[in-house]
Amino acid sequence: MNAELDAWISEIVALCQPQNVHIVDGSEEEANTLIQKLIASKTFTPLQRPGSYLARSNPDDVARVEERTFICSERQEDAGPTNNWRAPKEMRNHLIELFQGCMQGRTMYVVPYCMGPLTSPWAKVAVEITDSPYVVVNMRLMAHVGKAALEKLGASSFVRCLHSVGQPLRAGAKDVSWPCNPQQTTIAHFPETGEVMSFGSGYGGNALLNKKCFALRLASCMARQDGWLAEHMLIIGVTNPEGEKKYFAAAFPSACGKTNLAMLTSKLSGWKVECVGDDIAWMHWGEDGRLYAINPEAGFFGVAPGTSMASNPVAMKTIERNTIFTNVALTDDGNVWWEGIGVGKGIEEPQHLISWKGVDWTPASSEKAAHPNSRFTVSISECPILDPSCRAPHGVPISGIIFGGRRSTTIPLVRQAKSWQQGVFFGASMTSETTAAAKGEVGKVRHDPFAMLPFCGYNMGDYFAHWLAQEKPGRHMPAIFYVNWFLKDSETGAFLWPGYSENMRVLRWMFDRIDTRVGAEDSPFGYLPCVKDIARDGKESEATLHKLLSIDKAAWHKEATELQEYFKRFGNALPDILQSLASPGQ
Ligand code: TSX
Ligand code: MN
Repeated sequence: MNAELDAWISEIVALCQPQNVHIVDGSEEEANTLIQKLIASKTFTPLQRPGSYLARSNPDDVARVEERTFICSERQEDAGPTNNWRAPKEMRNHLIELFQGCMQGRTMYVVPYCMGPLTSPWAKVAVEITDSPYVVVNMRLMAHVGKAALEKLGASSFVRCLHSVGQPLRAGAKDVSWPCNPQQTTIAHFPETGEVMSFGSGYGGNALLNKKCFALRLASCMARQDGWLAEHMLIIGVTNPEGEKKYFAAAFPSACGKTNLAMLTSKLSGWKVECVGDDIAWMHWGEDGRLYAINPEAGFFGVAPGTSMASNPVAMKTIERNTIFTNVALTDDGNVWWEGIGVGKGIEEPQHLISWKGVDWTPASSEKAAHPNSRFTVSISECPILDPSCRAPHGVPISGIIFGGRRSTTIPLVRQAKSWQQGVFFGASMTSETTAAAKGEVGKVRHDPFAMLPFCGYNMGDYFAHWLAQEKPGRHMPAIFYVNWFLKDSETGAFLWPGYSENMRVLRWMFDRIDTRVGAEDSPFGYLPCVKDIARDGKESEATLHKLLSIDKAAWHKEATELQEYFKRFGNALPDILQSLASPGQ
């Protein structure tokens, strides 16, 4: 096998003292055994959907915990002003104490996994050690796990991901269906040594260390070193009626409908969208000077509430079978339910459910039936509009990069950057309004540069510089756009843009802009569409389109002033050009 892996396994066995060790091979029999075990421990409830299960977490373990997430670089300035930092030695000592004996009475699973197509030169093998069988069955859907990953690894080094739910099972004690340790939850990244250590949570990005911890935080550090990009972006292929195809990568903060855009159903005849990925893109420059993207993930880990035949019929088809649901509600006939599931299908709200907390729920209940951060985990293979080049070893060539945010005022429906530098500025200036889906005040504007605020593994100012440095002679730079589907009428408060499948009209404009088949209005804020190029058979009035495509100079001035203030927090690490681009036309 791999001597480094053997040594690490021995080290972790001595530290965590598990009852058994199981090296995950990735076989079907193994998955079935794990599922039977999860049913026996009441972690899984089988559903009346083929190959699908419901898990309910501990109510104190329902989301990523940013305040307990740390970047442990040797120098604090390498973590930058947007990350929590601890000195690596100090954090390691703290974690070794926590991990001491933490797997007593449990099985320790060793999960070798590959991020990216097994045949890809850009794919990376890592290993997660975990005491959670729930994590193992989710990882099986989200990455290539087991034998194939080990074979690809060979004798090489690998990123070490150590995870424990942090609740040892004492002799004779009865286990709970969702062991965890919320009081002591800690997620630590060691970029210089290529390690993640996560203690106390079994949920999502806290526990599936391949996703946010490795494929974004650590990978962003590796990408900076080696001249590529690890980004929080969906990847789609767009085909026009002539059969020409272009790929786009797009970054949005949470609650902007990223998965919905990744699976868009076109309403424009002859136009088609296909899905490569909905969350993460690893992008490298090809020998032809173009930027190529792979999706390092093998599955979707999507938010369930709001997903419906109206908002995302492709997702609804994707999750018909072989899906793990976490923290959704259970219907009396053994099916799943969540807030918004029936929109567009006329499904009535049920009179009785079992809520995500496992208790009876009726329409009179004051709490939601599904948790707002409830999830589905499903293999990407189940997606009916999977792009044929989804697993292309060298990735797909990116023609356009889309940034976006949820803003009810100020930011127009779509703009194109006039240069790579202005495009990087678009990414750095990303903001979004908070929604009821996250805790805290609703409607507050938050900065989330490149949608990477919680996921950049190093100093965000250095990250901006890394993006600027991508522009080099001989490279064919993708066009960069900024979209806002969420403008509201200042008088009525109604959304001005229909969104969803109608966003295809905006994608068409971007597609045609890339080879300048359509014109634009030049402005200091970027290229803006002419009304006629977005309009469709009187769907919106000319006045509405005007509101969507114009810039209110006074509001923009306020926006720019606030942005200049925000940029100050990056200090010396902020590239000068970004500060000067924050004041256009001055
Ligand atoms: O996902 C969304 N998208 C992108 C779709 C590809 N949502 C949902 C956001 C929460 C996850 C949207 N919501 C979008 C959108 O484009 N737009 C809106 C706002 C909106 C909501 C309801 C309507 C219109 C716009 N309804 C009617 O016009 C009838
Ligand atoms: Mn994400």
